[in-house]
Amino acid sequence: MNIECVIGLGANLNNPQQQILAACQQLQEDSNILNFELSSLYSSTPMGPQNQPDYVNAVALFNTYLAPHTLLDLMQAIELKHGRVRAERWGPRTLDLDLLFYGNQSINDDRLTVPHPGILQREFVIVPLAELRPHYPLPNNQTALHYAEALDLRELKAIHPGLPII
Ligand code: ROI
Repeated sequence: MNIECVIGLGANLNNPQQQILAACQQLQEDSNILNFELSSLYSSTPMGPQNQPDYVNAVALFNTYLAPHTLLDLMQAIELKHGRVRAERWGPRTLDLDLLFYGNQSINDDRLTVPHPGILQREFVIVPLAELRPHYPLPNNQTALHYAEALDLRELKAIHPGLPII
């Protein structure tokens, strides 16, 4: 079964914009990833500890036949290629890839919680998702656009256009 997935991308070290675009390139090169779309890239102030650089965030949408944990393996392999070290919790990172939605499935185990439990608290996820899929249903049953319109977006700035479907 071909499943529509949503992932969040974030980076705030070592040319974060480049980290995110390179990760998208690597995802698209994988033959298991189909119909890849990327939102605009946004600059966002850090959630959590403030003594770190601003983040670049984006959301990507694609279809895949990969099972969720196999997709997670692929995402973690790409993170590692970008020098990601899982050091400080909520600390700076060269690349963070989060599986936000895997179709409409709920997954809860020691490796994965899907839908990602922090979606509604992260305007840097909601706004790029609303850009790609205004009517995407969030875990609170509101659409991404409706929920985005109620958020304080002062700290979020689009800095780079997204990529169309190839
Ligand atoms: N803050 C922002 N703005 N963007 C992120 O991607 C991000 N990722 C994190 C924490 C440290 C929670 N803060 C973030 O992991």
